[in-house]
Amino acid sequence: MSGQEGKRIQVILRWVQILDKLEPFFKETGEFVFRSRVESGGKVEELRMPETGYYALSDKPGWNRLDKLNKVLFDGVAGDTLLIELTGEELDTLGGPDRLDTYRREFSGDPDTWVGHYEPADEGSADPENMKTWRICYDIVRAD
Ligand SMILES: [Ca+2]
Ligand SMILES: [Ca+2]
Repeated sequence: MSGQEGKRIQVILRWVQILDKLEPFFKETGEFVFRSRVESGGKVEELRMPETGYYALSDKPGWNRLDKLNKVLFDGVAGDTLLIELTGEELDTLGGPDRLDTYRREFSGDPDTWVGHYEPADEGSADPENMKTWRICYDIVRAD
């Protein structure tokens, strides 16, 4: 960057909510692993949540949310674009994992315009954070 300090940002995952546990009706919970990949300014950060093992989650109200996750998915100097990808899978002992919808959102332009609270219920019926099998909420904040 020539004569211009980059803007440092953080992407913080607040919570996830499972809408479909991807298990047969008689199983109360699924075994979920979430992965994030965030890219900006030539830097890529990838996380597995949890770091080891899995989260046992149901799709019943009250048992289907991971609240107060507050995971920093990315911390770095913003480039021209910011790409956020989140995936989730439900592990099975037989056969491969079942996958949740892939979340992908790209931002471009001035990083200050990316700053905000991204949640499932603020952009109408096609809200990107409101997917068929799960919902997510995160913040993009300035960190400098
Ligand atoms: Ca399973
Ligand atoms: Ca939204």
